[in-house]
Amino acid sequence: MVVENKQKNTSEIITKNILKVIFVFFKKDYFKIILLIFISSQALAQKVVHYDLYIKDTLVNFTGKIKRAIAVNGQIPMPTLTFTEGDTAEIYVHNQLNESTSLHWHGLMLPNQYDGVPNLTQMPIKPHTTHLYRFPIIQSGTHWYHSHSGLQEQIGMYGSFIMLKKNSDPTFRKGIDDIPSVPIILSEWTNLKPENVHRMLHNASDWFAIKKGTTQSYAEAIRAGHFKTKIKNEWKRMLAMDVSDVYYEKFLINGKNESIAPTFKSGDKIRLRISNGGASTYFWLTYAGGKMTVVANDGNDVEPVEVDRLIIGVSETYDVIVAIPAENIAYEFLATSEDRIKSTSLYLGSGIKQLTNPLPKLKYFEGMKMMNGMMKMNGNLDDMGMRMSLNQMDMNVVMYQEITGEAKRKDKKMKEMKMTEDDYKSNTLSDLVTLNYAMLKSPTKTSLPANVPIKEFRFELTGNMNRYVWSLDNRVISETEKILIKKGENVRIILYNGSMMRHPMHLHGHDFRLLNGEGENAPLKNVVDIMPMETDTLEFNANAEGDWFFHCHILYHMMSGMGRVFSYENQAPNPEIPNPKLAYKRLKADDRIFHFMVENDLATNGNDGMAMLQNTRLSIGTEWRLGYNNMMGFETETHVGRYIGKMQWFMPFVGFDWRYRKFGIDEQETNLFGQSNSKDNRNLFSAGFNYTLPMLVIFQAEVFHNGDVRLQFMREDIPISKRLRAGFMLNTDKEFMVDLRYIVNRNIGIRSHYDSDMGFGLGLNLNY
Ligand SMILES: [Cu+2]
Repeated sequence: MVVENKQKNTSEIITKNILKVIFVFFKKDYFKIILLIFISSQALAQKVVHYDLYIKDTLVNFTGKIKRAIAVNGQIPMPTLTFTEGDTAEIYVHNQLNESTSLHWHGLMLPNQYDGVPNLTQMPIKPHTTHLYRFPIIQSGTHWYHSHSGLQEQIGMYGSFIMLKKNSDPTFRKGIDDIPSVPIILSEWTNLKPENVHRMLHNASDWFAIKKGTTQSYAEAIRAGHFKTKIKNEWKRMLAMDVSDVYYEKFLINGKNESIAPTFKSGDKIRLRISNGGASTYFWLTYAGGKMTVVANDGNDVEPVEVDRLIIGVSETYDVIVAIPAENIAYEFLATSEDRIKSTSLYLGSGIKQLTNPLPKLKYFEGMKMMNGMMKMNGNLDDMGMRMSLNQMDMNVVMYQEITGEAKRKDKKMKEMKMTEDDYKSNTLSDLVTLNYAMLKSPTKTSLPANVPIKEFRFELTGNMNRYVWSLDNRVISETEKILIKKGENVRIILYNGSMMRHPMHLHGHDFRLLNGEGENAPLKNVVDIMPMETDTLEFNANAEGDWFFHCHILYHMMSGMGRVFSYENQAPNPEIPNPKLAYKRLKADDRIFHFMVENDLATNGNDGMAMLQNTRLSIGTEWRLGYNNMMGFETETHVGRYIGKMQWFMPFVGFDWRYRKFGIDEQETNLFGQSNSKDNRNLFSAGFNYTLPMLVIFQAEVFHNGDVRLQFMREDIPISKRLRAGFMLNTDKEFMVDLRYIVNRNIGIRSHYDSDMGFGLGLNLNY
């Protein structure tokens, strides 16, 4: 890709005004003046580092298909921006898109108005306008920047943001801060439009699982000897389990799936400055040339620690030092997606490629079994008395073949070696050092100011995989107001993850201390990854006025409303937000959007289908049927409902039924309750509710305004095999239906069904 990085460094002399003051003050002693001017020009000389960023639509081809993306200065990722602590950043953003945009400087401590969150810290940068971000660089370390508008981050708007230490910095570390470094930004690519990815996630489409080979159908369960596991899983109302939501065609290091940095030679030590710019992917990091030494996390120094591998959460950064042990070998640095479906490599050095071991596939049914054990019938996770925190106990270990052995041979091997499950684990685990947060220690003291008030917050990370609702304390951003904090106080946040997925929670504008047992040397971070059932505590001193976003950094979780805003009491108004009320209203609109889905069956016996609009709590759905054979006529049922409770199993609704149809025989029917039935000519309002029962069966009770009652049981999408789905419906109007559907691709299926009214039909199932 073309690089058009306009970078211009200018020196700014101390202002004449400062000089004048100094001059007047020290008039009497000219020698002192000269000395002082010299010293202050050294101390105050600010370098203004200027960048121009041109944001523009582009076409890319990562997979053989040409797709739309967004490039900045003609490149993906966005250019690496480099500064030295003490500089002033002056970044002109030229929005050449036909949509608004914004840039957030991730992990930076800066004046709130430059934080880059549209409708919170600034208004969106309108199409074909230029916006200036100008702020002092008051920290050092590996950070990154990305769009905070909509889903733009997914299609190219991410880049490295490096702030170097001054040589005179007392924390400057020889062998760490003065060795060659390589900025690395990890990302992913999907051929689908990110809006479509978001929509599909909300509609519980299992297309991504089909693409990944992780459907966990009944056939696959039986083959793996896990039929009972699968039944128990559905009994507890869970869908197939996965460690990540989205299928990606490619993973990328600095915009390439595979690349080489050939200049390094035997004996070299290299500092990799790694940022995870992926929208939803955690990456395992491994290296073919030996151990990796972790020296910084989220831009903050840590005491060096040697590991074999580490996982980098979405939006985290790690600095690791690797070595080139021998001549004429290119060593692979491998980043593997957490679901281990695909990976991306960078080779360091030149010569024969030395590969690192690929990570074996996950044992999903082992994971499912573990989840079954953790899940209570009411949808809450059972903490089983364990106090888990800091990623120390990775529950997913049960799925790692490299640690717990191959799926089928494990039991046999355990028997042969007369080992218990625990022996087996500790034996195999012992030789791999995996980083966790308890191993991070700040080289400097990070204690907060003493004798100031402490404000404590607790949040439960809540979620609902089936409807893809993600929240804090079961509330999304639009259902909450800003949380007020006071300047000067210490803020402590305790987070418990009661959901089934891990979440990288990110705080804007501040580094926080992660309480990890290191006392005064607790590490400073701005992202904390929290695994299911973990509790973690973080704290920071409220020292930077403004409105600061605190949110899950999985893009699709954030856009679903998983976050809060911390706002300083009695703060000065933000000049970038002329109308704060209107702006906040717009921010809230993000998680209120409705997701659309439609399905239609073109069958030999008729045409039936449904369309649905859903958001966090509301569902507007309509179904229709048009018969050709046994039943002539048309019927529609429309329901408007609201999901209640954390798990959203209960949905009361009001509805309207309209039918006109004619049967050849059997005209006077009654329902199971003996009520004369309006099956054939119905024009009725109704009220009722849906409730999701164990085995994901939906029970529906509906009362029509003429007093008729209908009870119904329904289950859709029973995963028979990888691409085969079954379903049934049964109600007290003596109607029933069974169906089988084969999924051909994302939008097309072949469906056969038997319907008590319409008879047997075979046809094409189209869905969007
Ligand atoms: Cu999340």
